[in-house]
Amino acid sequence: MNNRRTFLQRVMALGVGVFAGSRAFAEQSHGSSSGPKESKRNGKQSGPQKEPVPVRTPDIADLPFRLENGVKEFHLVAEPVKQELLPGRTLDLWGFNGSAPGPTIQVNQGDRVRVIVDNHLPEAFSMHWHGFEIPHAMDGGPGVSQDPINPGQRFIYEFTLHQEGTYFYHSHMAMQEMMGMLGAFILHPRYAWQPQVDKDFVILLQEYAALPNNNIPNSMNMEFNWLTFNGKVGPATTPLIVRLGERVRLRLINLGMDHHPIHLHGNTFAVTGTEAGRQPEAIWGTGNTVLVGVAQARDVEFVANNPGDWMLHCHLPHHMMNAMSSVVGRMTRTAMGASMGASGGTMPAGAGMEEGMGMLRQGNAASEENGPSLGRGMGIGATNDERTTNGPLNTAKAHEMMGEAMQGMQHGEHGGMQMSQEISPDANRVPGFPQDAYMEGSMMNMDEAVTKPETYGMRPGWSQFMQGMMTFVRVLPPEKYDEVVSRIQQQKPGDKPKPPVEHHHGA
Ligand SMILES: [Cu+2]
Repeated sequence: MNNRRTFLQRVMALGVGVFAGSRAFAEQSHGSSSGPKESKRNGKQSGPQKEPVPVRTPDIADLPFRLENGVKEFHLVAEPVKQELLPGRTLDLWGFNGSAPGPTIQVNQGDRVRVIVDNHLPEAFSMHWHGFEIPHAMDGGPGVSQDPINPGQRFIYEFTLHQEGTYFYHSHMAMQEMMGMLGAFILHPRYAWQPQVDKDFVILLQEYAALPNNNIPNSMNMEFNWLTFNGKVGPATTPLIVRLGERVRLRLINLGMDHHPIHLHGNTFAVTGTEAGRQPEAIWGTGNTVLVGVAQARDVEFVANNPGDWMLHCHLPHHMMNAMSSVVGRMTRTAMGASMGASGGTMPAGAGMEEGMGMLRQGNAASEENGPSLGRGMGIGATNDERTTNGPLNTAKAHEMMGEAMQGMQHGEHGGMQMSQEISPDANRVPGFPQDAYMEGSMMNMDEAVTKPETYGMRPGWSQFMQGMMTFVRVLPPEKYDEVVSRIQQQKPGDKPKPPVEHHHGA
């Protein structure tokens, strides 16, 4: 069932020209029998009265609807879900219809919409439609506009939507939001905004704090170590595929505890919309980084006239990492100092649980000895020479570990799992080392583990530096674009599919 769901999600969310839900969204209002077509325009042509293209939410499905006497009827089920962030890391979250974030809803301005909401959670919740100007009774404010929906119960929301823009739905119980209960709700204008875009993508930003070996995020913890785009972390995020010259819209939606400055390489965009819809062109600001605050949405648009696989990512350094946390221990830095004694280290850390909890047996936390590791996971359970799964203890050990790790990994045609980073022989003498050297997260080439049609033709080793809120906008020349799109349509994997790689877990 999981496979089928995954397949359907991929087809619906990613397949070019296969948009059951999206096609239907246009049918009623515009009487189109063929639905939106794959546009070949280059973005400069701007015929009036054109249908908007459907949005795509990479890695997330569209929610289909059925037409009931002119009302578009959707069905959302709030439920526990297993969300795979990247191969080997799946979290137990709460979401809708099998995923967190939940499926994307697309309707037209002016539509009458009914959403049947079932609660399959073990506790009450209430659904809020963020920014909708609808009757108070439909607002989903628990205790204010309605009683919460109790476990096993159903609430039917119905409203007419006169707005247009990038909206979202979410549980109005705060901690449930942090368990993943969010989804995009796109209100298409009757006619496409000008200039019309050829590609329109949705990216939802979420964050979780999950201890190693624990799949349940701690929603009380504000130190988030899993930062997601559409429920995936780099390098498992699916790249956005664009043909050179197309006009592109990205709709960024944030509901979490942090604000995210989302940065696009190689292109300059205009900020054309907020969580309240389209903005007047006179106030479009240009930029390459847009701050998406909590509970906000930002639409940005650009003409993709610069070919390349361009990174798109949150620019907060800690949001470009996986499994990064100071409270979970076993980090690269954890036992580094202590084990570096022989090689001239000056940062003895790596103490026991008591010290990690701030109960030092000697000295103080801000002392010269302990200071550098303060807030960096002071050795929960670490011992001087114990190997850890995500960090070397010294340079010699690091090389030894890498050697072992590489033995267990496959060497593909393009370099398999090898590292492309090196460290200098006297690295330990440099205060502050290591920072980005060696597997702060995984920092390993896992191209093959995350290969998919959308990654076809990427530079070998691309996955090494992709973590957290990172993906690509791939601006492809026509020939390459056609090849990738054809692979997406055929669901062909990327470079030479291989069996899953065995993960090395250290000793
Ligand atoms: Cu961020």
